[in-house]
Amino acid sequence: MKTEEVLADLRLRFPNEPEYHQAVEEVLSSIEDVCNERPEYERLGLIERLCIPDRIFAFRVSWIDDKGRVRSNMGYRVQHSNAIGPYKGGIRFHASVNLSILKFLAFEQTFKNSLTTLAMGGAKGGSDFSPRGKSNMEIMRFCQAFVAELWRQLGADTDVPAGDIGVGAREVGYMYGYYKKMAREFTGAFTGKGISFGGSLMRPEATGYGNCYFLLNMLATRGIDIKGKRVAISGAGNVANYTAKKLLELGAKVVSMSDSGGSIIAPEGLTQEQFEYIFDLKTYEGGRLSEVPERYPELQYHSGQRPWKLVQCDIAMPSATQNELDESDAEALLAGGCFAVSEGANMPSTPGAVHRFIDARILYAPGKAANAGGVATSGLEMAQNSQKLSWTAEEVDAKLQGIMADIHAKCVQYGRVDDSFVNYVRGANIAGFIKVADAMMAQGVL
Ligand code: NDP
Ligand code: 2IT
Repeated sequence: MKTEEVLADLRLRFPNEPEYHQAVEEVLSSIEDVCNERPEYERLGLIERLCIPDRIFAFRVSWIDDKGRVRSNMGYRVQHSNAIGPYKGGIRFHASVNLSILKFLAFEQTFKNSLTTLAMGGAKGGSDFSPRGKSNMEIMRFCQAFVAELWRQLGADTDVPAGDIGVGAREVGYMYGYYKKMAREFTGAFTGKGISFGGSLMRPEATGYGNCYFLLNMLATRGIDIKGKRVAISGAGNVANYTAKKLLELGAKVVSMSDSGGSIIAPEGLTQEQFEYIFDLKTYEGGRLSEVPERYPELQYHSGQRPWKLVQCDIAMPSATQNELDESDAEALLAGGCFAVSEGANMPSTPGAVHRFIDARILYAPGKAANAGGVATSGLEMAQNSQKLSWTAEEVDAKLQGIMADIHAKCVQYGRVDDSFVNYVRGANIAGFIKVADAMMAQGVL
């Protein structure tokens, strides 16, 4: 089948999975030319095999809440591809989780992991369990019930989960603890672990910092200095917070952050003190951004709104969730003079928004390139675990910077359109694809 036939076939066979179709369509439209040059791909059904996950586990997770009631959620793990390394990718706990979302994330992860230059396949898992408002003990019991179902499918050389939305160090700790008890071995079967039991320094920071490093590489191609630039961020979780932290360190102005309730706008940029307050509120206290103006009345809170139309910015770094920046947001950003978008979240821009950015020839980095620093540092955690040693924060940070520069260089190599424009979407998709496709060709029909 040709690429457009594969897509049509997937839509028919897997209806009602819009996010999965969206992610596949974006990649297939970039690699069409490469596929046309290699007719053997079609003969061997390579594209179809690359788009459909190797396997999917779906299971019920029953657990007991603090009132003694039995609650049931769905749990999933999508093992997309292990062509170039063990399955690898995060776990998401959020009420919106369904198979379409996890299939899109596992598909994206396969190309992202390929781009990191490390040996990792692609996977994603999660549950429609929402950690919000749950006690520590409820979260622990849920994590244990989730891993009780999944642990046989995991392992340091088999499938290595990590965090994502709703899953941070606490949840990884509970899941890894239970995995270790069931498997009776202490290996790097999860990443994002605590430092005292095999976690890597810099893993919490890595996605946000990595996105900033990617942005710096992009800006350098046009000779632009980050100092004083106005950056709109969405989200106020792991990725958004460490993006903001690094940006402040680099002398940029963070003019917005958001959570699922609304956006905080700082027309002159957040001060270090205001940022630290937000960081602690969202990271340790389970707080809402709606509480921020009580402490800092000069910051505006806009309930139920995303930041993109609320404040002028030079650079946008969407870092909350998929499809959170649509075509009208893109138009507003461009009209305000935004010249760079670097995605911390996975697929935060809708296809219409992506077209706008590319048509306007701004610096636009898709998540699979810009946010790859998180999983790359997970790969570094796996390397440290298997050597049974740990590197300093400086060593990990230097490797992260090197990896982001390499990913940027690959995007430029495969995505250069002319002297003044690089299509980073095309570059990332082709570079990620070639390595996985070569491995699949060499390994026979599996
Ligand atoms: P967190 O759970 O730490 O934070 C998520 C943030 O986004 C929160 O502020 C949350 O708001 C907000 N958010 C989540 N879902 C929605 C929604 N449906 N609508 C509006 N706001 C929402 O997750 P991360 O920071 O880890 O992940 C953010 C994004 O980055 C995701 O797309 C993830 O896939 C991606 N990513 C994460 C990596 C990692 O290492 N953690 C690596 C690469 C990509 P609230 O506080 O109200 O819940
Ligand atoms: O989307 C992602 O890359 C992640 N959530 C991180 C995955 C990982 O295995 O570190």
